[in-house]
Amino acid sequence: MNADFRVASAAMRASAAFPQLPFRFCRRASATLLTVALPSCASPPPQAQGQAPRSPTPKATEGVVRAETVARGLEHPWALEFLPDGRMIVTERPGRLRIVDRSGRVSAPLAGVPEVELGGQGGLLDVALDPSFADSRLIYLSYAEPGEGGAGTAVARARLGENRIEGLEVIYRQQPKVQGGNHFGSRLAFTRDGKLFITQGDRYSEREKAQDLSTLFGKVVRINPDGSVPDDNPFVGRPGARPEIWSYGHRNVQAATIHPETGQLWTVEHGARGGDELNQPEAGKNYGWPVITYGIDYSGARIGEGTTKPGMEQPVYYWDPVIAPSGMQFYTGDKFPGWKGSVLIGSLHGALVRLELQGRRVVREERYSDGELENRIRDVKQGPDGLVYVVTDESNGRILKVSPFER
Ligand SMILES: [Ca+2]
Repeated sequence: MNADFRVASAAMRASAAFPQLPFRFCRRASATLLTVALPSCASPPPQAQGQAPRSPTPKATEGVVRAETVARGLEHPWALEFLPDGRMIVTERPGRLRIVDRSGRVSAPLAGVPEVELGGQGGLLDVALDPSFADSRLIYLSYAEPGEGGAGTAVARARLGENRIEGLEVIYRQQPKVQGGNHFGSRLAFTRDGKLFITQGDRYSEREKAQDLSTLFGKVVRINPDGSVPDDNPFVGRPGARPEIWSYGHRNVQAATIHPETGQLWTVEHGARGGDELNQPEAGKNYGWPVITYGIDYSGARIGEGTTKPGMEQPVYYWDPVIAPSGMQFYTGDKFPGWKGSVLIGSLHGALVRLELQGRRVVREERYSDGELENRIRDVKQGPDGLVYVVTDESNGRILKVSPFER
């Protein structure tokens, strides 16, 4: 047995015996017992003053989940939602919307989907159901919309019919449109009181404007389902600021969900090289990009001024190296009893990531890459059966059902 293995074993025993203890104990225990750093502890290491906790980059945990294919033949599926009847509605990035029934049969594309700008990261992106879907049949789509100047993130709503969507109306546009195929975001999340959050990106070329409140680049926005602006948005009435803005200083946000207990918005955004962030965006706050970030440019160049600055928010947690996050949801089911309250995140680097939280503090991270989970995970949803469903972002993309591993 080599030293590393003994360290890991001791730490795993400690962590199994005291699963609720934060990393500080884990770290101290390893230092006391073994006087070496602990490479495999899955809880966050302590951080420097004022800095956010960094992911310990755990290796994949095996033997916890198993993944099975429930549908295949989807071209770059981007988002998945469960309909009240148990079927799934799925977007494909090239611009198709399909229904997948409970046996995994994939429908023909639904008619009536808006034209999308396909290229780079652009195309048909998220889908969300109206809170009143059972009566209204309203769905919301986010997508890269072509137009004068290039393309921009847009959101439309329509009624879901039998083989088509009907009465499409565009309720939101990120303006102005610009050239390029990067950083469209986007995810849609309805609050308990029926407001719609739209997460976006900085469109890459416009990153400095993530700090500019007169533009919609690099912003999370909050609107009413008809596209109007809620009176209580933080910048309503401020001269020179767009009233749709909820929070700003974001790079590219492709994961967003509402906390099931607090009702607050949580997001995960893509950083540059290093610097993916878990955030809990609050009204009117500045999340720093590109002034503060834990990432550096792909060229190796520094970005901005550092990692902290007064008046700018720290992430709840960050990843360096990155996980390339897309899709997230808090787990509330009964099938994985140890997961209740955890947030599940898709990783385009080939994993389902689970963060265990105490309040808004991450106390443990696990990653699962068993079987097909080693592919690009683009979206994550808890099913009505309490199991977890993900889509793989590939030319022959799949829907995977994730169940507890049974020996
Ligand atoms: Ca930030």
